[in-house]
Amino acid sequence: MARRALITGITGQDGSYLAEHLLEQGYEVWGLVRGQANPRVSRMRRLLSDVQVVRGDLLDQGSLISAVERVQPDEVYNLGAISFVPMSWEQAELTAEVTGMGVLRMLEAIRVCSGASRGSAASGQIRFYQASSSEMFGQVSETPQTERTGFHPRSPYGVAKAYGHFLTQNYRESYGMFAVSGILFNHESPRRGTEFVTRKVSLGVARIKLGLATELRLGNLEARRDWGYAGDYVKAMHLMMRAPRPEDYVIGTGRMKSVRELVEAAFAAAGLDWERYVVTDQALHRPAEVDLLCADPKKARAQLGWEPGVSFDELVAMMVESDLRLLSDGADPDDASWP
Ligand code: NAP
Ligand code: F7E
Repeated sequence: MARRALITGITGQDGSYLAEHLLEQGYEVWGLVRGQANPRVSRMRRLLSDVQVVRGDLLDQGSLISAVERVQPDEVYNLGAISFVPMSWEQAELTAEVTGMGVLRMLEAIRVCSGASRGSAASGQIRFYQASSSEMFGQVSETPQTERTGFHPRSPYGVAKAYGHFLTQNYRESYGMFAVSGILFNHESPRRGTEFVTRKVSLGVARIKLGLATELRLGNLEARRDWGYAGDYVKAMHLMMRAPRPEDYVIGTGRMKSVRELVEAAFAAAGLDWERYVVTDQALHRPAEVDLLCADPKKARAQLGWEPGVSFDELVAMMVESDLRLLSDGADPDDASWP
């Protein structure tokens, strides 16, 4: 019988790639979707016609219990979150509720539906993946960051993710659940939300190249990140869920680039000189910045055999080409079908 997966956050970047990957692996895939007539659900269904949907919201405990009862999943991937860091200062309480407490509600739904009690093996029947984040490292205490590096989150988003991360470990220890956290570093793609810096830059370059804009406004160009390709990272999520033991893993490339280097590469990919177009804007700086993040993915390589396949330059070129195509076709990048 096909294994059955339930994915929260299926309308997001990672949800789409994970669903594709699991369908390729022969899974029956269900997506938890929220809201009435959510246009992102229609977009997701255009791309992923084989996915079945169940209604639910990470803010609503009863809806999660009903979703787990209905789907009877073998694996639950909790990708749903408020994921844009600046929004987490504007709506800190909502971020805590969705990105933090949402993890508790999903774990409780699994616990209740599998009839687990403390120390009972029954809760091991449904496997749980939590989308943890390198933002938990925040102001880093060492570089590169490993599974053992301490946390010093710098935003309400990072704090909420740290809560979800510790809770996942706690349910593993308290109830014997197969519950894992992937500590994923920044991963991007042509399906990335348009507010994140890589996509903002690739879209900005495409607009300038096609004569639709004359400048690109950005915040801190000196921040450094370890950027990889989302299509590679969802494979790591699945490998963690199929591992013999539930453990947490750092997933990244081990290479850091600055926002300035990202901008240079993206403009160069379109044959443009970035210095003629990029304007920095103090209003886009954050109340507390994460200056640098760089993964040490040795454990994932050794235990899961996971390696990133797409390089930084290939990723940037892929995103710029995709946005040039999208805008040339006259599509609205926030509304368009995923490439
Ligand atoms: P994304 O594109 O922003 O997608 C977020 C998803 O969360 C959307 O499907 C959204 O659904 C859903 N969601 C928001 N509020 C919800 C609620 N109340 N109940 C249920 N679902 C809700 O994020 P992503 O880049 O794919 O990232 C996936 C996960 O990995 C997130 O948890 C993120 O924090 C984490 N993460 C991402 C990265 C990265 O670099 N991409 C790195 C580390 C960790 P709607 O369509 O209904 O809004
Ligand atoms: O910012 C700087 C900004 O918003 C990256 C999420 O997926 O990855 C993501 O979080 C850097 C920051 O991603 C602009 O200050 C400069 O230093 O693309 P971002 P993020 O905050 O790193 C982690 C791992 C997650 O878990 C999150 O969910 O770029 N930057 N100028 C800018 N950033 C944005 N967005 N816009 C600018 O204009």
